[in-house]
Amino acid sequence: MPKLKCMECKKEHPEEVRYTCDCGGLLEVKYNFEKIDFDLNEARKQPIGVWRYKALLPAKKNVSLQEGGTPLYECKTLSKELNIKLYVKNEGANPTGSFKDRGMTVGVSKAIEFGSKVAACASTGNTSASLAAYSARAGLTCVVLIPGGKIAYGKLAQALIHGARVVAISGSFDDAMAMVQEMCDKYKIYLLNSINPYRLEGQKTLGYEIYDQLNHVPERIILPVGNAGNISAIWKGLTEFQNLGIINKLPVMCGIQAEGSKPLTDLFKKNLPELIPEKHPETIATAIRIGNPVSWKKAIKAICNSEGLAESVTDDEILSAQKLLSRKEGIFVEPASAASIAGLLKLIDNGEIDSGEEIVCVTTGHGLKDPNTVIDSCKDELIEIKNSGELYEIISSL
Ligand code: AN7
Repeated sequence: MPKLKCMECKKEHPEEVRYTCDCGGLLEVKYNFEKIDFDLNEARKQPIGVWRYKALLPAKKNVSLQEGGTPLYECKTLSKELNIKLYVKNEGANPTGSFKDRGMTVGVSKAIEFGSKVAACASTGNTSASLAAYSARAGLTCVVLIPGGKIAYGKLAQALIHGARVVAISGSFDDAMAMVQEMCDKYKIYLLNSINPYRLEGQKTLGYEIYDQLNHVPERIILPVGNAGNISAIWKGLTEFQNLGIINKLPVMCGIQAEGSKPLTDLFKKNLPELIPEKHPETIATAIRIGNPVSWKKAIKAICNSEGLAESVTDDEILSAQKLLSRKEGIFVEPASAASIAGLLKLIDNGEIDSGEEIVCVTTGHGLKDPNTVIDSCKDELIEIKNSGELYEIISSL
């Protein structure tokens, strides 16, 4: 049975409902790899997806919507234009349209194991959409706290249609996070934010899959950062594959934040000893509008151990990267996800990336999650006509 190990004091706890150590440190699920029988070639007889790697997961599959196994697209047009070798790992292709499903299939399976009846999270949108769906499938009651007026409509629609109790607070995601932690403690409700170490176990399969699909380790992985769980989870997955002797090198991990919401980038660039929370995070990429990332210590470890970096991009850069990926490669992602492409462009401009480098950008959520932002950024492109004469004028000018 895997244990929960504190990142700070190294104390080990048995499997139980627990999110932090008594010392306050973040927990990580630790396995005894000598006792685990995992052969990737054997595992490959199972369909690709989270549960292909079940020997390396801490739960039985109690609830699933067939998550993971998302496409790793080779981006030939952008690769040529940018003089690199670019792949996009498109997590928008998950059942509820984001990478959160990888964590929820494991986290909610664990909730069932623990006998929980109610699950909860705070969310900028995607976590709530995912938890609502998995709770519905598992027959759990679901409560989600969201920053009022600040989550994309597609995500709100998902949480509502799956029957979650959706509570909009007058405050930021960080306020909702503090509130939900207190509520879960008080009422013994199972918390499924990424502070939950079991949820990150599901998300680490994103790291496994990149190797599984590519058959080697890319030089660099670039992804958006909000609460900093995903970058930590991908890194954990890849270091586990290294410990198992499956891979012998690791990629450079690059986390991208939005300019108005970049505490981890500041921490990295200014070499601060502690994270200074951003009190008023702001960005059009509402998914990553997070000022006090819970998993910053895990994330900075991943960045430093991989000789990686954290960088920030402006909202304009995010929106133009979203258009670029949609128009050059046919991949429609939400603004937060486009931050990884905007980050890629910035790192190329800065001379950080060598020509020919092989890079995987993780796009974390589907473009349809946030239609309003797109309609707004493309509004001048909508053509309205009154008759076919006007139509033919347009067509003959093509
Ligand atoms: C599309 O849903 O935090 O750094 O509450 O939805 O692991 O937090 C969403 C985060 C990136 C950042 N891309 O991942 C939530 C939430 C998308 C996201 C992130 C989120 P983390």
